[in-house]
Amino acid sequence: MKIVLSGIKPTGIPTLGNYLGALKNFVKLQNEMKEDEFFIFVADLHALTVPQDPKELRSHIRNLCALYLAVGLNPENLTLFIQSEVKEHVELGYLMQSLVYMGELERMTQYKDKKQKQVEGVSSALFTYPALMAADILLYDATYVPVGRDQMQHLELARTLAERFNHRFGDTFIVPQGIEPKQGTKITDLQNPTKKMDKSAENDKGCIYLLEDLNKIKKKIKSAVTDLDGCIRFDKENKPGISNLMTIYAAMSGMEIKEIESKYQGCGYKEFKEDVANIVVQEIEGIQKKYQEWIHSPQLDELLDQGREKAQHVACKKMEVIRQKMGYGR
Ligand code: ATP
Ligand code: LTN
Repeated sequence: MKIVLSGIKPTGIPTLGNYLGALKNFVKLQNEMKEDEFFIFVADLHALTVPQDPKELRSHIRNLCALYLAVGLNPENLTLFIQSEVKEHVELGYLMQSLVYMGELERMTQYKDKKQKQVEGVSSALFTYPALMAADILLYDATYVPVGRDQMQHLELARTLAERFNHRFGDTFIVPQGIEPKQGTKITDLQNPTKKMDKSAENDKGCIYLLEDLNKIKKKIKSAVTDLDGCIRFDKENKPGISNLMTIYAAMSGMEIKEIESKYQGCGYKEFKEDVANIVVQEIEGIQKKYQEWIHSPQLDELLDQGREKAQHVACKKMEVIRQKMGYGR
């Protein structure tokens, strides 16, 4: 039995990018890897790396918990928890900061991007974020970590830190592997198709949120930026808009890009966009229905309580071993 672990930051309403890059893949893996154990959490401490409104943060945390279940994660084989409720993340996060080098953190592209957008000053937590992420993974001896492409660099660093620790203090951590979805590793903004679709983006016109009005979603897809070529062909470089819509269609339907190209040969963009809109809205509609059930269900808190107990138990045991190996404490 192996551990599969992942988390998402509650920095806004999850987008279609989060769904196709992460959530949908969690469900797929859970259906495929029946023998393995799934730890899925809300990375609320990670959200604090940039300023958050406290009230909004609370509600985003709960929304995300309900969404995890609404997309189809099976509560029977799931430890669902909130990161900040397991204090060991912070302790191991600090230890990981003592292992990671400044130069390694300075190379992280997410840090470099976010640093530029930050007007109120860049917090040191934004800089050390990958150390906390490594802790999240290593604490549970996770073997597989499903994430989108943008997180692969952080995952590589988690691998490096696991190896460094094992080398210095003796075998302690499993070196984790990232798992990307087959399609949808990077969904881009519908209005600016060379930029990643981000849930905390300032302009929401090019972003599809899983909990937004279905007609609005259709409209956004139909007004997605494309090109003048008029041909439905995958070419990220020269046709980023159409290629993004094709990726969305492929990730939603399970079809290969090549199959989509032949299916839509000779078709116009209008017809293709309509089909993309329908396939997206159909799936999101089902998610929204289940979301409404979960968000109002007392079972949500019961699952989160059970998840916290289970995660605390595993994390607590692991930390005892780590303290012993590093020699701090009594
Ligand atoms: P923020 O805007 O606050 O940085 P985000 O939308 O980038 O957030 P994260 O919480 O950082 O979302 O990511 C959660 C998961 O979703 C990660 O596994 C990440 O790789 C994946 N993901 C995020 N955006 C996309 C995207 N546009 N395409 C594919 N996967 C994505
Ligand atoms: N950094 C991740 C969220 C995250 C995560 C993790 C993902 C925090 N800790 C551990 C996988 C494993 C992101 O998606 N922004």
